[in-house]
Amino acid sequence: MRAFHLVSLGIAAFALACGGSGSSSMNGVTDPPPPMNGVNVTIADFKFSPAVDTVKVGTTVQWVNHGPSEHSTTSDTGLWNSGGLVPSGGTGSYAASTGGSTFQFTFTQAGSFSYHCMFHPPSQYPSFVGTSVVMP
Ligand SMILES: [Cu+2]
Repeated sequence: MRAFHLVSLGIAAFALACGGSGSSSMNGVTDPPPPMNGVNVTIADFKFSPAVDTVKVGTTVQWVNHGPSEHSTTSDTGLWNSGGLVPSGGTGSYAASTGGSTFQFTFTQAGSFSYHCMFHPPSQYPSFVGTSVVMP
């Protein structure tokens, strides 16, 4: 009589430790944290989120392009222009492309500051606009 030797497969349980506290994720990509005294606005195809952010004078807004297309955050009045923000591409570590994918602007005056994407202008993408409302 042959004794069957059952080879048991060791099931390795990989505990994925997610250390990102308070960061949101879209397209499987994790946002870089907002800057000190700042907030994040996400850019996607084709929308800013939140479309309206309300901050206080002195706040730094950081726009993060999740793509998949290249976008910009461009002030309607020319106050700031990020130029092209390259998306993460959805692979690898987001941090690897953070330098090209984010833009920061610190608001030093109260007011309502609207912006758009220079590559996808409101004339063609009427809902692809955003506003930073800066409170004194
Ligand atoms: Cu765009």
